[in-house]
Amino acid sequence: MQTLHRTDPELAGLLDAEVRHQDTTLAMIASASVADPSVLAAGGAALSNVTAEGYPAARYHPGAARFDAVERLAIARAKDLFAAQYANVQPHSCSSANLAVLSALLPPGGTLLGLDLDAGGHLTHGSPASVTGRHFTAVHYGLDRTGRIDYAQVADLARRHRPGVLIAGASAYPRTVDFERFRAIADSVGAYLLADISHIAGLVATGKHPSPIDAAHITTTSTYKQLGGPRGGLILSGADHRTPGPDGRTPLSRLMQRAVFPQSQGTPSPATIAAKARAFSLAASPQFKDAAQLIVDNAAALAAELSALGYRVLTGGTDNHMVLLDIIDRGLTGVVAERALEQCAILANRNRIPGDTKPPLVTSGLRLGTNILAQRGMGPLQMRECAHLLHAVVTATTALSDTEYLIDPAQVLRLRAGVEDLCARYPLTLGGAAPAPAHPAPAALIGAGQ
Ligand code: DSN
Repeated sequence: MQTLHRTDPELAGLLDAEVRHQDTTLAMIASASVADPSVLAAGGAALSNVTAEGYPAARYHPGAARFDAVERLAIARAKDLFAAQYANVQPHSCSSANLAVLSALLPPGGTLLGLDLDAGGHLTHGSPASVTGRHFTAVHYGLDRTGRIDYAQVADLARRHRPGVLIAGASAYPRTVDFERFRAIADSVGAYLLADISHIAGLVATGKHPSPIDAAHITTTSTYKQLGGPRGGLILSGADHRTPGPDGRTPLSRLMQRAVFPQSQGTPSPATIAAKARAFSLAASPQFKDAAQLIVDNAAALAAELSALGYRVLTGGTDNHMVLLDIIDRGLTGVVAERALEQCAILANRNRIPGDTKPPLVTSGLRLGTNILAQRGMGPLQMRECAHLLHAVVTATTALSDTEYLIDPAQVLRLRAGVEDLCARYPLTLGGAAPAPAHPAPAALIGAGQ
């Protein structure tokens, strides 16, 4: 960082500004966590200069002995952390991991069954906007009247469509996923079960959510959402790692190796793999387990306080880190709420909710997560403060249309000061920390319409 400051002050200044921003902002992005400075350091190591396709001791380039040791360490730590028999640490993201897994288990045009995007699923679970929905035949299940996964519908669709792969996983689902039930359905039609635990990987690793490692044939996750790791993905397998793939012969673990390299990726990212190794070690610590408990306790407290303030919390609460709000119920679209909150230094993102009539860039919902609040050391008491700050922003905001709104600048200043005060009491441990100046004053009258 010192070299960067000396040689490229413009870029260094932008990076410093981000550090200050993160330290003074109440981030409730459900798909984010903060990486320890040691994870960032590993991710910026000179190991990044190594080009070496292939796997440890089977590279297509010389000079990779140190990288081999790092990758073996990352694999061993990933297996330990999740009690898995097989790990592939090379995927550049969980989207890449999912694409690799689906390509290995399905022929072109083969059928997958996953949670609908509007019900909280993920793009890579067969959305028409994703290559997974274009190259495969995607069928989607949804939620029941309580907002929980409709397992009877999953079983019915599986019987009717005979998918090759059943996907259990979500990006906006606040309740426990019953992986055993998914496996029973997959077995009943001879499908492979893929569990995507990107959002709940930290809870799974610490036993705060049931593990899919032995229930699913294959488990995928991103390494940054709840694991405090670098941007990247991970493929795991447990009891089924030797189960034959669709050809009836090749073990799933060997299929996965090929599916990542050479079938869907080239050179791995060595320093990112080093950062994954560091993050897996930290995620195995007692401190991480305590933080995972706090994440769950905080989400329950946040949901309860917002319910008490009159918000419609989807499913009536939460079992994990996530709280989903019907924000149109309070007269704001998701995008207006998101923008007004951001002006007041609170980050939470718009999200479509079941039966949503607004398009994806507008939405009727708001998704909150407690990963970073817990990493700051905030507990259930502080969740009351967070809920009241959010409520104050919503109350101060008047919608003019689906995307435009008014908010009194004096209120913005007051609310930002409240957020900064809370953040200052619970500072983040960030790499490259710089002193935090006050936020600049907002523009006179704020209307958003970007
Ligand atoms: N999948 C997106 C989300 O849930 O926010 C980004 O990782």
